[in-house]
Amino acid sequence: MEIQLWRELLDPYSQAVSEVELKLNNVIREFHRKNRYCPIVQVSGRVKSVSSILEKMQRKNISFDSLAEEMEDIAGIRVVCHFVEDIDTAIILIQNRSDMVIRQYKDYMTEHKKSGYRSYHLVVDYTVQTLDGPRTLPVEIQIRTIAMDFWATSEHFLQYKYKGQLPKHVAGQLQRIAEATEVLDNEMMKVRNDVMDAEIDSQLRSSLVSDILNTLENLFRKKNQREVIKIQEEFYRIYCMNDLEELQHFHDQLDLLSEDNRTQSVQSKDGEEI
Ligand code: 0O2
Repeated sequence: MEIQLWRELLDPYSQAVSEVELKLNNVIREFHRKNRYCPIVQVSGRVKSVSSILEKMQRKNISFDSLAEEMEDIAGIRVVCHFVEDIDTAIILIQNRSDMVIRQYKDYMTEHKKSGYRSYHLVVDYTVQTLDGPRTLPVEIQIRTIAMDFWATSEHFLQYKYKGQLPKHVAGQLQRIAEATEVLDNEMMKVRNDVMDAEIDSQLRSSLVSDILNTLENLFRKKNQREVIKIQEEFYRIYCMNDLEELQHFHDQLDLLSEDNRTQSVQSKDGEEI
């Protein structure tokens, strides 16, 4: 196939990857904005390389004409989660979307691949808008834990290094590491609730701090600056106490003060009571 034709073929896949990646990253942002525990740690995407497409076409006897129907992982998204249970939540999040229709579930967690590979794959139909009209394409979403991802990435490099012919001892090592990552994932599940609470606290703390600093900055412009410096010192004192309830209380008090200040400036501008 000519270079130009490859580009034409792969362009809509590349668009699908960018859009799905952006949308799933927005899901992460929304969780953070709402101070909720986010089941997804990281999202990344790639369009399958031409050499990998050619290799798979040869291995699975796929022709150019049937490429679009038969190769479902040209557009690929990787969703990495903290914990095994988060994978289920990530699947539900995708199931509930109207812009991604799941056409296939591949559970390599219950049934590992022979290599030791564990992951959950979804193939979704995703529609991109192109100059020639809408095109619905398959996008493979691989969902896995950090431990599973570490294993898969390392194994992928080793496959590359040994040109797909892993020496027996390396394959054996990888099997043992795969078993160890499963033990790690199971152990990690036992601390999931604590980690979830800590993540929510840490997000809340950082959003309170950023709100407080914004309010202080606004007050600094409008109010007696010496007074604001005093409030800022009080903020540092409370911040160092490392007590979320105190910080929340300070935040709410500061909000009231800022609201008062805003009302006063509106009053003095209009010269009348409101
Ligand atoms: P790349 O570089 O990601 O494009 P196949 O597994 O390809 O024979 P199938 O049924 O289409 O056939 O595969 P599936 O289930 O959709 O999975 C394909 C992708 O899953 C692979 O893409 C890998 O990304 C990942 N994968 C599957 N098995 C393994 C494995 O044993 N080790 C690792 N590291 N990854 C795996 P490609 O085509 O390999 O490569």
